[in-house]
Amino acid sequence: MGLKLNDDFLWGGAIAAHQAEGAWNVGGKGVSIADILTAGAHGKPREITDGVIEGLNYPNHHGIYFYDTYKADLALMAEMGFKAFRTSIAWTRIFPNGDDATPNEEGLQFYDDMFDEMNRLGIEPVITLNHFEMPYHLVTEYGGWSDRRLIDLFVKYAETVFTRYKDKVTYWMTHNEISNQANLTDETMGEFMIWTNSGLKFPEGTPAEEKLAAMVQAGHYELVASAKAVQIGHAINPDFVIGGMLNVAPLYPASSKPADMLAVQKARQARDWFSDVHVRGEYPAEFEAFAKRTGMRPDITEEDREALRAGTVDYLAISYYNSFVIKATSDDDAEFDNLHGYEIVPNPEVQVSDWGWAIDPQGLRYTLNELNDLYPGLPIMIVENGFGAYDEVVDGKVHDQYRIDYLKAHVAEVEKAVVMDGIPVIGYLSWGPIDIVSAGTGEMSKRYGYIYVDLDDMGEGSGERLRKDSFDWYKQVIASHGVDL
Ligand code: P53
Repeated sequence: MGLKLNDDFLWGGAIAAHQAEGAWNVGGKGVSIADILTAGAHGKPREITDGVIEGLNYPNHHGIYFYDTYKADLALMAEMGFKAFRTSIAWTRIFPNGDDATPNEEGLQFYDDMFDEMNRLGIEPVITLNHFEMPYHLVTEYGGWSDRRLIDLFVKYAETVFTRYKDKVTYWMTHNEISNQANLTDETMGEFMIWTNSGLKFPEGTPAEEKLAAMVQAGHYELVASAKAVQIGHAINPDFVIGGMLNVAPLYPASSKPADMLAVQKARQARDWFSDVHVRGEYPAEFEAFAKRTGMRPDITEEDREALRAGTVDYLAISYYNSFVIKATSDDDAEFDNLHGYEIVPNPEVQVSDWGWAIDPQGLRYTLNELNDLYPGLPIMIVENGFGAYDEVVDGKVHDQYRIDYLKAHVAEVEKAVVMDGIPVIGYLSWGPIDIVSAGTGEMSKRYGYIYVDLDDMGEGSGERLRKDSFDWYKQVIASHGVDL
């Protein structure tokens, strides 16, 4: 038995345009930074190619053909009782190059139709402006978010879609998982994260300090762009609810050694400045001190600071998948900063998915409490959570009890956070309610869906949709307001 949530709780699911739509060069769409990512696998990073190279496998080119199938797919979401559905607008459908003088009408019309369809079905659209899919042209011509001009180009895009959809969409978020790039030195995922957040790719052998400085600068421009978009959005429609979006993961100390605990705190601070700026409109003291001490003082103007203060977010959108354990690698805490002094180690207390992601439902309740401690009373929407797993179809059925187990345990913790801890969580959108292309690996076989899609890692298959066992489970959870887990 779960704890009952209010009628207005936003139950639903979330995807991103580049992982689902396909039609990468249809309807006037330009090439995005996702369109030049090849397929990888667990432990094998996706390759970032110089443009589209013939003969390579680019899974985002086809996605799950959602561009053509969204009506039938949304009907299945409605069948589960979805109250909300999150997707992104593909920036390159609106401004194919990012710096075009006028928007692409065919792209605007596509989302008009999609949002109409959601509203017709009684499903609240929750829309991400920038989900790892900026125009590739902005990378080749501007150097991605290392260029201050990206602020105005993003704001123009935001203003265009805010204006166009002001009567169709209420819930927005700016940059997906903006703080992922803080992990830019991670061996397998670091390159992916700074690419997808900022469109930055470093030549081999670039010193970590140099990468970090570039990330800090790009992150600042993204935060200013977000803050300006928030202000403009509110001017266009005061009812807009506009959020910042972060991946959150609890960090646990490897032991009760004080150095481990301090290392946890430093590792947190290396990421938390993004949410502090989103929510409070100011850089935290330790970021300022870090930038000064390391000489990484980025280009931050007084006008930027003013924009940050004036453009704080209405809510936090979060993704939650896993937790990590931090171990100090030095006893000299003077060495603890974004690049030094600690490492991530396995957690012997939890199990992991086939992709090595720690399964930690209690960590979700912990994280929600931690966020509410940091930003008391700020509404939180869980806009991603889920279990990437291999599925097997037997006689047209997928018995995905492992996925139900994962989701059930996580939803139960969300309900405790709301009912027992009083945290203002306003929605739970599970990731990939229909199977889509994995962002991290490009695989189709890393599946999150309640709905199975018959496509493999090479993009082969009928594309047929099947309801998995988890489909009925989620339907019953929503219908019972979370009681019938
Ligand atoms: P996949 C890690 C790695 C890549 C993307 O991930 C990530 C994360 C989690 O922080 O972020 C989100 O598909 C992202 C989605 C993505 C989802 O996690 O690699 O916002 O686009 O699909 C799940 O299993």
